[in-house]
Formats: sequence, structure tokens, C-alpha cells
Amino acid sequence: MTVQGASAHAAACATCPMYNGAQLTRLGINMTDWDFVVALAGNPNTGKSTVFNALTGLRQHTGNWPGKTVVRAEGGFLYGDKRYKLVDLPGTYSLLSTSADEEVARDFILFGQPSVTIVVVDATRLERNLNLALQVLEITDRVVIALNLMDEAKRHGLRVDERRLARDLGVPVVPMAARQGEGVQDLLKAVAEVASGAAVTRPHRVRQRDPQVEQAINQIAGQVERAFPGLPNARWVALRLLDGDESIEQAVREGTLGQLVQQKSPEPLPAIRLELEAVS
Ligand SMILES: Nc1nc2c(ncn2[C@@H]2O[C@H](COP(=O)(O)OP(=O)(O)OP(=O)(O)O)[C@@H](O)[C@H]2O)c(=O)[nH]1
Ligand SMILES: [Mg+2]
Repeated sequence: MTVQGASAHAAACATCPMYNGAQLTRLGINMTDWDFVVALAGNPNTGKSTVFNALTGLRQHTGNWPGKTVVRAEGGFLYGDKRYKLVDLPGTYSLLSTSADEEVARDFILFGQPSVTIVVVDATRLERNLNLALQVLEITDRVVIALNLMDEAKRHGLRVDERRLARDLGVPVVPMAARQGEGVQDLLKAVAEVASGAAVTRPHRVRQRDPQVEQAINQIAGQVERAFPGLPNARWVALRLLDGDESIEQAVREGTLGQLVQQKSPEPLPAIRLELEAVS
């Protein structure tokens, strides 16, 4: 089969409920219960919604501005014998973002506790895209990198060593051309392995911080955990507070960080009174 023929085949399959006659069944919005929650994160315009549509069979608008996703969209698929809820997020350049749509993505990645986060990166702009990927790797080890737009990379004569990238990042990297349906099966396999724990990841993390900084992070993270029981990523919150992130500081002081946890927890949480002075 020619390359063109393979693409045409994949594109045709991309519109049917049973993909490739393989283990994927698209469930659309028919999601009453699920085994795993999977988030689709990434910089704007990297193909998140294209991947979302390929896996769920839904028609989340894709395209360049103004088609961009501004709220999160949810759909589902069945793969093997597991049901997955897939959450398509607005594009974001970092987890430090402040615009309203970027906050939707940030809050879900940080506090929605997805079983797996797929970070969709643009193979033609890897350096810029890895900024978000590295930040996500700081807060969760359940990550799969979708190395998308490989067709564009090839067209521009760019070669990406995906094995080296996977080794350096410590998580699976799946080359894809999502618009042509290429790489979807490999992505599903990687997501299933990370979700079930069959694949053990070793995410790249910054180490060897100054001991005093480490001590301060631990101290503040402990206070955050006590004030917001059940909050994931207290360490990340501590880092942002030390960095003087005003929006996080406000969320901590006003207790809105707690509201994010409350969405998952029936128990109301107390507003926080963090004694930041304690570490100064
Ligand atoms: N050539 C090529 N184009 C792609 C690929 N994947 C997606 N696209 C195109 O890239 C554009 C953006 O795709 P979307 O899926 O809307 O991207 P997104 O990440 O959801 O964008 P935001 O929601 O704005 O962050 C669309 O025109 C897609 O058809 C790919 O693998 N190759
Ligand atoms: Mg989108």
C-alpha cells in the first residue's frame, strides 16, 4: 500500500464507530460511568480536538482561530474492556497562565486528577511545546506525549528522535499525524498501559534544589495540605506561592483552591489561612 493509500484508509476509518476494526469503540457523549479519566492538554492549535474527535467520534470544532476550544469538552470511548472519559481542554502555553480559557485547562490538569494526561505537542515547534510538557511532568507521572503534526515536520525536513525524547522525558512518546488518523492505535495502547500501571514512567524532574528552598517548599506544602485536605499537588501550590504567583495566592487566601477540590469531595473545606510568614 502506498503512503497515500495508507492515509486515505486511516482517514476513512476515522469516521466509523469501530476504528480499524480494532479495540476502539467510540462512545460519543454516552458517558455515564468510566474506569479512567484522560485529559488532552497542550499548546494552542496542536491538534487536541482532532485527537478528541478521532477517539470519541464527536465533532468538537477544530481549526485555526476562531475554532479554538475555550471550554472543556467531554466524550468517551471504550478500549479493550475499559471505559475512558476523555476531556478536551483549551490550549495553554504553561500552567502559570491567567487568561480565563487557559485557567480551565490549568485547573483541570492540576486539580481534576486525570488518570492520564495526554500532552499533545507540535513536532515542528518542539522546543516551545516542551515547556508545558515539562511543567505537567512536574505534577504527575501519568503522562503520554502525543508527538503530533509529524507530517508537517517531515514536510519541513525535520527529524525528531522520538525514542530519545521518550528516554529523556521518562514517559511514552507517540508520533502522530492525527488529522490523517495516524498513530491513534499507538496512542490508545500507551494510554491504556499508563492508566493501568502496566507501563512504569519515570518523569523528568528538576532535582538538586537548594536545601533551604526544599525545606521551604516542604513546609508550605504541609500547611497547604492541612488547610485543603485532599488537594493534589500541594507541592506545586507551594512552589507557586514561593514564586509570588498572585493568582494562586489569592485562590489560597480566598479559599477558591478549596472549591476546586469540593467539586470532587462532598465535604465542605475550610477557608485557608496560610501563614506565609512562617517560612520567611
Ligand atoms: N497537517 C496536520 N494538521 C493537523 C494535524 N492535527 C491537527 N491538524 C490541524 O491543526 C488545526 C488545529 O487542530 P485542533 O484539533 O483544532 O487543535 P487544538 O489543539 O484543539 O486547538 P485549540 O483548541 O485552539 O488549542 C486544524 O486545522 C487541524 O485539522 C496533523 O497531524 N497534521
Ligand atoms: Mg481544541
